[in-house]
Amino acid sequence: MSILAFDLGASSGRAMLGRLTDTKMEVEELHRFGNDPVQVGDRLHWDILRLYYEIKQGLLKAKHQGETLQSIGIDSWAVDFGLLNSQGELLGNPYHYRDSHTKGKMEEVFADIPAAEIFARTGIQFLPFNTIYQLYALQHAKSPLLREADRFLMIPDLLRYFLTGEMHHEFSNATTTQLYNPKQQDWDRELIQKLRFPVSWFGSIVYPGTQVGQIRASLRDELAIPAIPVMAVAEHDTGSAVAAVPAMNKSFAYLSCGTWSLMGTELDEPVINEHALRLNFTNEGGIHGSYRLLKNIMGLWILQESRRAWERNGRRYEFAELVHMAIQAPAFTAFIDPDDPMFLHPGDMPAQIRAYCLQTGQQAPESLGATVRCILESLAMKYRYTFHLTEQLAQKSFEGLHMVGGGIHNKLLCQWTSNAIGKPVWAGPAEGSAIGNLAVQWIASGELSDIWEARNVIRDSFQVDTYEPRHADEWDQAYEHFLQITRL
Ligand code: LFR
Repeated sequence: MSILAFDLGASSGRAMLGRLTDTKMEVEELHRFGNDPVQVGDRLHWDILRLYYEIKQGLLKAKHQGETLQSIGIDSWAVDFGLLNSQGELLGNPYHYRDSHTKGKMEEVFADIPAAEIFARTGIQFLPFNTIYQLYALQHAKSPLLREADRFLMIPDLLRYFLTGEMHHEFSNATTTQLYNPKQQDWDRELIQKLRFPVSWFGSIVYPGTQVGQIRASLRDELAIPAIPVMAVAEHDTGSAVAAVPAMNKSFAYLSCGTWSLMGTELDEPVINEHALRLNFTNEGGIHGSYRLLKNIMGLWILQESRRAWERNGRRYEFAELVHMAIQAPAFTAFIDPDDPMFLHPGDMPAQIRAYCLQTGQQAPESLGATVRCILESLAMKYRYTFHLTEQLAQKSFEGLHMVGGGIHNKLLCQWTSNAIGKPVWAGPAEGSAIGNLAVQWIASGELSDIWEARNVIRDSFQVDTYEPRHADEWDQAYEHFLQITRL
C-alpha cells in the first residue's frame, strides 16, 4: 500500500507517492506540474481548475503504476481561498495573495479594530495579504462575489471539496486567516461579525489526521478508480514542512526555506503577548495541537523574481550559475532588508534592490553576481536577526538550526546561514512539505505512532547535511553594518 501527497508550491505542484517499510520512508515524485498564477488585467489569480486537472492526472498515474492508495492529502500555501454559491459552485478564480488588491487594506481595518485587538484574538502576524484583509478588500470593492457567496473554503479545502463533495475547514490553514481564535479553539465569530463578514461561511474545523471523505462517485467513474480515503493533513504547507523537521527533542529552531523563509520554533501553546505583537511574530496552528511561533522572511522569492527579470531581458540562468557568480562577487558590499514591502509584489527585483541601496546611501549592485550576493547575504543576516528574536520570545537557546525545503539545494545559503548565526545548520529534507503531508497520513493510519517516531524515521530516511560556522569575526562585523543599514 502507498499513500499520495499533493504539495502545491510556488515553483510547482507535485504528486508524491510515499511508501513505508519497517524503518524507512520512500518518496517518489509521480507527477510534477506548473502552478503559476495567471494575470488577467490587473488581477493575479490561481489557475484552480487546471490544478484540479493535474491532481486527477496524479491519481491516474498512480493507477497506471498499479498502486493501491491507502489515502491522499493536499497541502498548499496559506491565506488564499475560494468562494462558493449556495449550489456549491465556485465563484470566480481565487485571487493570489501577491495580487495588489490588498494594498493599504490592513491599515484601513486597523481604523475600525486596533491591531492589538486582532493580535490578542488570533495570535497571527500582520501580513497585508492575510485572508482577513483579502476579504475586507473584496467587501470594500463591493465585489459581486460577496453577494452570491454562501461558503468560503481555503484552497486545499476547496480542492478536497472537488474531490469528495464534502466541505470542511482544516485547522492549520484556518489559523492563517487571522480569523481563528486559539483560546476559543474556533473561528473568532465576534471578530468576523465586527468585520461584517457572514458568520455562516465559517463551518466546523477538522484537524490534521482526520479522514474528511473519499473520492466522490462521479470522479471514481470518470477515472475508473476505487473509493480512496481523503485525509486532512497540515494543509498549510509550512505546517507540513515543520512536521518533517528531523528534530531530536522538543526544543528546536527551524527555517522552512523556499519561496518564503519561515523561521521559528514549535510550541504547545501560542505566545500571545505585547512582545510577540511588537516583533510581529505569528502563532500558526500545527499538527497535534502544536503552534508554530515564527516569522515570515521574504526568502528566495527575491532571487526567483530577479531571475525572471533577467529572463525577460533575454537570458535564463540556472540557479547554480547565479550562485557561482555570487561567489565571485566581493563580500558585504550592499545589504537590503528582504522584508521591505517593496519586495513583496511581482516586479523588476534587481531595479528594486538598486533603489533600496541608493535610498539607504549604499553603492547599488550592478552586476548579476553582486545582486545575487546582496540577496543571499541579506537573507542570511535576516535569519540571524530572526533566530535571536525567536530565542528571546520562546525564552530558549537553540543549539543550531534545522533547514528544510527546496532552498537547501542552495548550499551557499546554508553555509552563510551557519556563518551568520554562528551555529551549526542541519539541512534536510528538501521535500519537507510533501514528507510532512505523508507523515501525518501514516500517523493517522497508526503505522507511525506519533510525530516523534515520524521525525526519527525521517532522519533515518533522507539526506541531512551539517554545515559548521566559518569566518565568525567577518560575519559579526558585517552584521553590525546590516543592522545600521536596515535600521532593525
Ligand atoms: C509558504 C507560505 C507561508 C505563508 C505564505 C503565503 O509557502 O504558506 O507560510 O505565509 O506562503 O500563504
